[in-house]
Amino acid sequence: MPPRSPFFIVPTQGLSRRRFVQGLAAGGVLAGLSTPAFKAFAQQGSATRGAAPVLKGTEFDLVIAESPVNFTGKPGVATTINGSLPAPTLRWREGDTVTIRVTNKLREATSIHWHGIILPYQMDGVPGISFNGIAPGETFTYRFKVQQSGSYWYHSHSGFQELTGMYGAIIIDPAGAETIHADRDHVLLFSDWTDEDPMRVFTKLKSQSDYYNYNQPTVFDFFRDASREGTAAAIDKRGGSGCLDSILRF
Ligand SMILES: [Cu+2]
Repeated sequence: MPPRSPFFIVPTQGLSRRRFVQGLAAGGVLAGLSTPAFKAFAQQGSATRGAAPVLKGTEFDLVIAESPVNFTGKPGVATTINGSLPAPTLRWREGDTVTIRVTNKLREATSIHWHGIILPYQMDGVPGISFNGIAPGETFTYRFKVQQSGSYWYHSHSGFQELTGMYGAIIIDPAGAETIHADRDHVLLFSDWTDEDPMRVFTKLKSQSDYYNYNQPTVFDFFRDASREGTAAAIDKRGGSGCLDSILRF
């Protein structure tokens, strides 16, 4: 348990802040570069270390597997799609029918939830609604018409696979002309990585929801806020949001 005094900065689980930032800068891992999965997506998109590959079109093959990663100096195992963390960015076009074949190379069931996407419930990807998930060794084919445009994301809806890396962006171009003109657009996907066992993370958050709230004010912040806004407001500010909460979606 981290200390509960109002004045402290929680150490990042034995990780110096610098090390933590280094880990993030190294993020965007392409693991298992010689696997058939890598070859499959190398043909379809541009695979660059440090950025998720972009897959475009109407037919997609996604292979879910475990890949070794090392973000922090400590080797770990991530759940990756086509050997990539984050998962490949999928680029669709409004009005197209997309076919996505998802192959499970894990030792447990998996699933993909297409977050915020309007589709028939059979394609929603949440186990227990229309299917029991994709069993190890199985391929499930998702097929649906894209009825919207914008920026979305997709992620595993099984176990702790999302927390260990199984998430990616979806960008849907509008059916007509692009309404916003830009020279380039960039996809920013924010996430974080923990070397901790996701089950332990979940258990800790269940017992104390602000366990990972590193963003506590320091004693200097507190006195600065107290002199500007009053002591009550400064104390109130301590209730920030924990970064891991944002990727723990159930
Ligand atoms: Cu979702």
